[in-house]
Amino acid sequence: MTKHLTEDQVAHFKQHGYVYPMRAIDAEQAAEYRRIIEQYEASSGEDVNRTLKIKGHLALPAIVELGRHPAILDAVEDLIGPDIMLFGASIFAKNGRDPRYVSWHQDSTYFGLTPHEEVTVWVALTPANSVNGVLRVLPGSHSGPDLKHVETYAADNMLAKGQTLVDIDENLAVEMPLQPGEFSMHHERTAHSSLPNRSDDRRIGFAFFYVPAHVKSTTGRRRATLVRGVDRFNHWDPDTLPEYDCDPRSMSELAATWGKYKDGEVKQAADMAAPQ
Ligand SMILES: O=C(O)CCC(=O)C(=O)O
Repeated sequence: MTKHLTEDQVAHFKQHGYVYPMRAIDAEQAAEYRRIIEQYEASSGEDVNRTLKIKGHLALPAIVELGRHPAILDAVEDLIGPDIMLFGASIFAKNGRDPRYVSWHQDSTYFGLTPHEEVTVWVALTPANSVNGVLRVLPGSHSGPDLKHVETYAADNMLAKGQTLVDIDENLAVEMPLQPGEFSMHHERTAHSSLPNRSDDRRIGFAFFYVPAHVKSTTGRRRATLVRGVDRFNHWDPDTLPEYDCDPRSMSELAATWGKYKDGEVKQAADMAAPQ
């Protein structure tokens, strides 16, 4: 018996590595989350794409709450079971007429997790469609291995290292259009990307990264938050969750984790395995 997904959606995810659309919140609530993020941007003066990354939920209690939303956790439980850790979250906010894009990549190559059972939930806070740079996936790519990425550091690439899979057949790409408040899910090995925003308004999504509690970090002990069930494994230290917006204790954890990631300490799995 599933909790949020249909049996067909579970089967679709297992076969193709993605599923959409599911609903978490209504359009008004999505607009309220957008307002909270835009207020944070205005008060911090920062591009959220440069700050609310990897552990972006640690900046704002409202984002932790979204990552704990029962409809989302029910769908995650349908895929990975009842004991669920949230180990990260990243915003992807494209402005109107924004040339920035996300190149084809697999999250698994950089997440440093074993076994490969992570599921990403991408929550739309605005519409996401063909015009404004919707998230696209390559069906079935999750059943292959971690692939070597070329790190381009391209200026308009929204990924920290501009990491890119080469020789992708664009004709095989499937778009996952969403209305505000809906979400999609993809497996950490599913190759995904998005194009620039050709519309006048912003396209904003928050991606939440979930693992079953038995999944371990391959890069030493790290932090995560048990969001449902029981942690019988103790593979993760607890995140420092924000008690209020921009709580300095959680902000420093966010900054340290994102810093390690973007400044090159986090390597792709292929490089870590290679002789030094
Ligand atoms: O939102 C996008 O355009 C890309 C999202 C992404 O790369 C992710 O959710 O892992």
